[in-house]
Amino acid sequence: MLPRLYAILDTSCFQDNQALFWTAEQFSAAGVTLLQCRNKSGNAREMLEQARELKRRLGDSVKLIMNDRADLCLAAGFDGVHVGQEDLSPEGARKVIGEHLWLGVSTHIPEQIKEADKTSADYIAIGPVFATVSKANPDPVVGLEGVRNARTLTRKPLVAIGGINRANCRLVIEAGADSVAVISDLMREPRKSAEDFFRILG
Ligand code: 3NM
Repeated sequence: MLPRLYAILDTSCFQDNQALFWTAEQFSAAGVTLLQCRNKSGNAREMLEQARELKRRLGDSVKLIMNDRADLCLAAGFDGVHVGQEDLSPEGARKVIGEHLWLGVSTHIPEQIKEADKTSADYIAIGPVFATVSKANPDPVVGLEGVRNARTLTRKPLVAIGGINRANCRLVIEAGADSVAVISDLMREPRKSAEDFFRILG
């Protein structure tokens, strides 16, 4: 079962690692139990150091998911990896991480959802639900209708992502998502915002 809130720490939102670690700890204090580390700019060595430190600080209370990189997921002792349409295929990533770790797959159109549904992915992400400023070259928005449709195409746990905030998150869950993945709306006052999400999503 996925928690209602899937927090994403995007390195580009932080001035330095200390700010990123502080935010991760604020999430944890708010009750976040699923956290993705998204680093689109660092080199592999920096990414691994950052990931290991996150793991050291958060311990086992938070499931840690590495974006894109199955190799770094293993090296950092993370709990899973999340792959996009241009990363390792789900089965390729599965080969690297083994049977037990979590595997998430990003999808943007019905065809991709159907494909991902046939894989060993543990959850499927659909997005962007709304316009987002956090992703370079985002796919076209799918709206709440896209979430409703995704729900009909898979029985796997469904994560909605893209432009989700405290004002619209309930609608996203009501449209059939099990969980909302969020970057921007958690950045200011991370502990309070995460607590707000939990309150709103019950
Ligand atoms: N993936 P925010 S949208 C990382 O559509 C990411 O797959 C997306 O950030 C997808 O909560 C997105 O700030 C950005 O909109 C999510």
